[in-house]
This record gives sequence, C-alpha cells and structure tokens, in this order.
Amino acid sequence: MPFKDLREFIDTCDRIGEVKHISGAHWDLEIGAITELLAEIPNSPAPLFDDIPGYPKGHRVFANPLASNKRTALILDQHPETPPFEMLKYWIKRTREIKPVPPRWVDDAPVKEHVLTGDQINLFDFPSPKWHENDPGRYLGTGDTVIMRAPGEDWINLATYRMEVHDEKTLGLWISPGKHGYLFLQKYHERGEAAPVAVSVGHDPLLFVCCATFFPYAMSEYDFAGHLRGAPIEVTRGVITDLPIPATAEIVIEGEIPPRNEEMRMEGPFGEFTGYYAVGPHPQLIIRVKSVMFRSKPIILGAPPFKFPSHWFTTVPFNAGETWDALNKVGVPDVQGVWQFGSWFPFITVVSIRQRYAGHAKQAGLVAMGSKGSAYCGRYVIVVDEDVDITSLEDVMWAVATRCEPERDMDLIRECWSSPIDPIISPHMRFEMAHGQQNTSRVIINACKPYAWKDKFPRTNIASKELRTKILDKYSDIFAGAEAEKVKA
Ligand SMILES: Cc1cc2nc3c(=O)[nH]c(=O)nc-3n(C[C@H](O)[C@H](O)[C@H](O)COP(=O)(O)O)c2cc1C
Ligand SMILES: [Mn+2]
Repeated sequence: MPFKDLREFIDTCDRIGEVKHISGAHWDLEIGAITELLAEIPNSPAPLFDDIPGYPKGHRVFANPLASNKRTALILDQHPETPPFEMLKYWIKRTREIKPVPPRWVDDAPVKEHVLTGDQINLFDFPSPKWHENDPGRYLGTGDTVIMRAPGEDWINLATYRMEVHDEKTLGLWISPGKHGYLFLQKYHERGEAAPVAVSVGHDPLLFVCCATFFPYAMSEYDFAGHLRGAPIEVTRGVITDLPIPATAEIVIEGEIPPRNEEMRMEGPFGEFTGYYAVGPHPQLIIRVKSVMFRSKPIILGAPPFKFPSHWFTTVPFNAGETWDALNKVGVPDVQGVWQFGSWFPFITVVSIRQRYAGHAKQAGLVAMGSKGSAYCGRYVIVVDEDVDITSLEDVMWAVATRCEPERDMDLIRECWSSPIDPIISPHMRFEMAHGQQNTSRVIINACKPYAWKDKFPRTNIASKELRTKILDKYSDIFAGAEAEKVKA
C-alpha cells in the first residue's frame, strides 16, 4: 500500500509499535543524542519528538525513519518479517522491471496550507535540531530532498544533501563532487546564473530512500519512486519556481543557489556517515530562501548520520542492488548476492559467488569495484564463496581470515573516486586542492577458497543442516522461538 505522505507512514508504524513518542526533548543536542542512542539499538522504534521547547505543540521531528527491518519492509510493501536480504532481492527485481511513472500534477496541495514569502520567512520557526555535539549549528536538511531541473535538459533530479540553517533566510548546502546536483550547478554557474531550487524536508520515506540511492544520470528519482509505489507521486508547482514539489510534503523551501564566486558561507563540520566530522569549516554553497510552504503541525524528517554500525538509515543496503545488477549485466556468472557495510555507503562491498573457473573471483571483484553502487567512497571489495553469510560481517571476516592469503589474494587499485568526506584524505587534499581532486585507493580481497584446490580445502566444522534439524526436533524445549531460528541455518 503506497503512503500518501509522511503522516500516513508514521500512523502505520505507530500501529505496529514502531514509533516512540517523546515529549519535551530540546532541539539543542537532546533530540540528536536520543536519535543516536536509539539508532545504536538494532530495530529500535523511530522517535517522534513533540513539545520541543520554544516551539508550538505539533511542530515535530521524526527521525530514524527506516532504521528497522519492519519500517523498511513497510515502504517496500513487503511483509514486516521479510529478512533484509530478501528485501534487497525484491528491490533489484523492481529496479530491473522499471517502467518510469512520472509525477502527476495536482492543484490541491496540502503543503500550500501556509505560504510565506519575503520578510515573513524565518527558518528558525522550525525546530531544526543540532544533531551532533560538534556540528556548527542546526541542520534542517538531513532526510531532505533537493529538487532541481537539469539545465538545458528535460528532467528533474531529487537528492538528499545536507542543509545547515545559517540565518533566518539562508541555508547552507553541501554536495559532493560528481553528484547530479553538483553537475547541474557547474552548468548553471558557468553561465553566471543562480540555480532555482526547491527542497522538501518532510515526505514519504519511500521518496527519501530513492533520493539517497544511486540512480543513473537522467533518471528522475520521482519516476522511480512512482514505479516502486505503483502510483505517481503527486506534485504541485512551487510559488516562486515552476519546479514540481511533493504536494503532500510537510515543509518545502524554495530559493536559488548563487554561483560560488558570488556568495558562499562557512559550513560544517557535520557528523557524517563515516563516523567523523571531516568536511568543514569550509566555504560552501548556500540557498537564498524565497518562499516557505508548510502544513499545520509540520514534521521535519530527520536522518542524521551516525557512526557505523548504527543502522541510522535503513537495514537494507540498497546501493548493493545496483552492484549486483551490474555484475549480472556484464555477465559475471553465478553471483549469489551482494551486500555492503558502512552506514549506507560502500566502504565494504561483499560479493558472494559459486566459483566456476580460475579468475572468476577476481573478475567479480573488479566489476563490483567499478560499478556505480560501490565506486563512490569504496574501500574494500571482498569476494567470498556461497557458504558465507554476506549479511554478517563476522562471517565475512572469518572467510577473509581463513581463505585469503594476503600476499596472493589482495590487489591494490589506485586513484579511485572518493570525496572530501573521506576521513583518510589528507587536510591538504581536503581543503586546499580544487574540488574533485580527492581520490583514494581500493583493495580487492579474494576470500574464496583457492580455485585450483578448492575441493581439497579443509572442510568447515559446523553442524550440518540435517543434524541441526534432527536436534531441534528432538530437543525443541532447549531451543525455543528466536533461539531456534538462530541455530536453524
Ligand atoms: C541522510 C543522508 C544524508 C546525505 N547527505 C549528503 C550530502 O550532504 N551531500 C552529498 O553529496 N550526498 C549526501 N548523501 C548522499 C546522496 O544523497 C546520494 O549519493 C544520492 O544518490 C545522490 O543523488 P544524485 O546522484 O542525484 O546526486 C546523503 C545521504 C543520506 C542518506
Ligand atoms: Mn540523481
């Protein structure tokens, strides 16, 4: 069932115990710390903050929207108990059969319940949290979507980029080199033009996931989100731009992004997905805000990044789906699955194969490394045999520790696509070099049994499936419920 807006999603989550109502937490670090501590607990409920000091009742913040299996399953319209690996397979299937569903224009737009322009605008009217202790200020944009039209082309890009509140009418915007928004701005700004922009900071988390997942250039995230939900996203024209904005959004801001040589502001450092504060303080792009639209009792969608292994984003690494698909498309045979670790970004990509020929594992590693879903900010690509549980980092590291001979089975690839956000980039490269010059190396780890003598590799000593089943049947009183589920495999 597609959700028509964030409110309907929250209500549905609430009915299955997936929401924690929190009253009175302060925007200054309290909301952030509660959100972080909850994200550290696997599958914890999503906090909905109300009665935020200094703000009218009803001005809310909803955070960690997809940080549980059940909530992730909800947006995919899957059974709440669906395991994350099955959800990734479903995502890939839907991606493969994509038929773009363009958004539908409507006039009746709840987001236009209140419209402010000019002097009426004060961004501090919304309870943007200061999420992490060393953030420079308050970030209204974490689970946001930044909407722009491709200059000279006919398509709309939507993407999640962080936004700091600089003052009543100015937002900061940080976009990593190479991202679609970054490419658009290069074109606008080369012509000396400010770029028209609209940003939603509260919408259906399905749209959010699509805005934070890698899609090819020229594929509008609106069209893919419409395809996934099986119905078009309803959009309405902005009040100062003609950009399509989600009609049922909670808060939408419109404005323009001036060229870098006209105005920038110091931004960051912000607590990033890497687990560090890497980027900033540094002069960055801004949005000059020209209009603010919002519904009564608006809800900010918060998705502040936290240090791995917190599942602050989703429990399913959707970018791994692109890599799996890429492996299939170029014809790497017998790929059993792809998974990623690293708080949503592909620091560690794991590919599982059923080895068929000498060189098969290396081929899989090289293709995975270069695929869109794993290329940006990657570090390690690990290839394992089909018996390894790729969703378990412990199991993967067991394979690395026992099946990889480092001298023979590791390859170093230099000068790959990274980002200023990468903590290993030196301060000189991060701050003094021109944008886009940062890069890092990769290691491909072949943690498969050596192909030449794989049949002579020592046997694994875990109890077989047959023995487990027999014991579980006979001694069901020892292994009840969840325990039994755990030892079944
Ligand atoms: C919560 C969250 C915050 C993000 N913040 C940023 C950001 O500040 N800048 C950025 O370049 N990418 C950020 N990303 C990653 C982009 O949203 C992601 O790479 C997306 O695919 C970019 O879309 P695009 O290819 O249309 O540019 C963030 C992702 C998430 C989940
Ligand atoms: Mn895009």
